Amino acid sequence: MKGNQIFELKKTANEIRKESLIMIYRAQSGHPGGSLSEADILAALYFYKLRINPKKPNWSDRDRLVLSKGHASPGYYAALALKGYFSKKEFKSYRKINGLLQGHPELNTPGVDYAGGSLGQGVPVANGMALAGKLDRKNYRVYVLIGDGEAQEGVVWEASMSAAFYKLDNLVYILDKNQVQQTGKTKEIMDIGDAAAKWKAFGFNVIEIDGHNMEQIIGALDQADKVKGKPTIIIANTIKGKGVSFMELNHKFHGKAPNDEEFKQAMEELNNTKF
Ligand SMILES: Cc1ncc(C[n+]2csc(CCOP(=O)(O)OP(=O)(O)O)c2C)c(N)n1
Repeated sequence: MKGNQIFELKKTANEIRKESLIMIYRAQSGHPGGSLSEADILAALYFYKLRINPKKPNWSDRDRLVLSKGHASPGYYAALALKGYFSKKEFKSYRKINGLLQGHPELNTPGVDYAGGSLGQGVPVANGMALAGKLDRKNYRVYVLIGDGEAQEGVVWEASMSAAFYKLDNLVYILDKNQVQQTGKTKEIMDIGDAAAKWKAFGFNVIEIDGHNMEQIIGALDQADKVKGKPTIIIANTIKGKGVSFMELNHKFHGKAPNDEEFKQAMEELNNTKF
């Protein structure tokens, strides 16, 4: 991949961050921390990897993305709008009753493959999509974005066991390991320990990367394509609130909107991001 393509992806990730904060600030509600940490991964998926067609959101051969950490919907909606699934004008409907963009994703929003929000549940759903793809002899691939707090849910491990058992090599888990959950540091609340060793023991191909390094994200997604006979997990080491100094690793911005002053400072920082 050429340097200017990487540069464009980084710029897109920054747009995702800015649009997420604008959405949350306007609604005075939503989840900034996890939207900012996932932005680089979403930019790489939507603008490099996924085989999708925004004009045909329900194309049966499309690659699927399951946002299992459904609360981080602002980042997701920003990526979908930038990709052309719906107009950026829809951002005004975020968290409005009957709006197109609900607080947690709904299936009536173009581009959304999974109605998420109950942590853990998206992982077995992604398994099912991947298994269905195998049974139907389709070539599509399935990606699922999981939070590190979310990985404390038992269903994540049950799903991991079955993904390996069914040899779902068309399935990629991506762990947004941003170190912080709703009320504090994941390590202190319930440490998931050596995530790489755990998923390896479950039978996964494990790739560990810096989840804010675009070259590494692209490299991991490409490497996963080549693996046969087992699912892949990309453990993406990220920073909750990435890009906004006072939100970084600060659990207080897990699910809180910035006030006027905070919003102004956040936008200033993102507008001055160096790539
Ligand atoms: C089953 C379930 N329990 C609790 C919640 C409330 N909740 C929403 S987000 C969150 C913390 C998630 O942390 P993490 O997975 O690390 O998300 P991120 O840091 O990426 O935002 C919690 C407890 C939920 N949505 N679902």
